[in-house]
Amino acid sequence: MIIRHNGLILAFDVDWDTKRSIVFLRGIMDLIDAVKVGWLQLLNIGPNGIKELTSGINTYFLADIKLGDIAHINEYVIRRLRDLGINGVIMHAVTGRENLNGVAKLSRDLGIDIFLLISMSSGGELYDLNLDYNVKLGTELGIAGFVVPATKPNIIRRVRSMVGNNYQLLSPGVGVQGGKPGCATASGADFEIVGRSIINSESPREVTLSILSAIKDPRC
Ligand code: O7E
Repeated sequence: MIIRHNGLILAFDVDWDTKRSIVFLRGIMDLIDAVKVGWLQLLNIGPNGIKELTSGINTYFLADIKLGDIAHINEYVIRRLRDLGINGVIMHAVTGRENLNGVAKLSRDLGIDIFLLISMSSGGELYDLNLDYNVKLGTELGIAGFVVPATKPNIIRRVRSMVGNNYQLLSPGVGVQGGKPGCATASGADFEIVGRSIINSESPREVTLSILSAIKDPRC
C-alpha cells in the first residue's frame, strides 16, 4: 500500500533523461507520496532508466501502463516491473477475472500492489456501465485498490461506499482535466494524482504546495 502523508501522487509524464528527472523529483519529493511513471519513461529512458530512477529516489513508484493482456503476459510484465523497483501497477479491470486471477495472487507473493482501473477521467462509458461488477471483481481478487476519476466525484463516493476503508482509491483528473484540487479526496479518494499542472509549471514546488493546501482544506 502507499503510505499517505500528503495525499498527493505525481503523474510524472515526462520524456526527460534520468538526470533531469531525478533533479526535478528531488525538488518536490517531500511533498508527494508516490511517483507514477509509465509509457513516457518506457519509451524514452527505457527499463534501465526506470531502474535508475527507482534506485535514485526513495519513494513509492507506481507503474501506469494500464496493463490488460492475457494472464501469462500480465504475469511476465508484473515480474519485470518488480525487478525494476516498481511498487505498484495499474491494470485494466476490463480484461476480466480469468486474466486477473493469477496476477493478483502473484502480486501478493511478490509484494507489488495492483490498482484496478474501473472508471476513466474522460470517456470510459463502458466502464461506468459496469462499475459495480468491476468493484466487486477487484475486492474478490484481493487487489490493493482502485483508480477512480476526480472528474466524476459521484463515482468516487459510490466506490468508497462499496469498499469501505480496506482499499486505496487513487484519483487522476485533477487540474488540467477539470477536477478541482482537494475535491477528489473530499469525496473519498485517498490520493489525488496530478501531472501537467505541476510538471509544466514555472514553479512546481509552489503549485504542489497550493494543491496540498487544497487537499487539507477543500472548497468544493
Ligand atoms: O491530466 P494530468 O496531466 O494531471 O495527468 C493525469 C494522469 O492520470 C495521466 O498520467 C493519465 O495517464 C492518468 N489517468 C487519467 O488521466 N485518467 C484516467 O482515467 C486514468 C489515469 C490513470 O490510470 O492514472 C493512474 C492512476
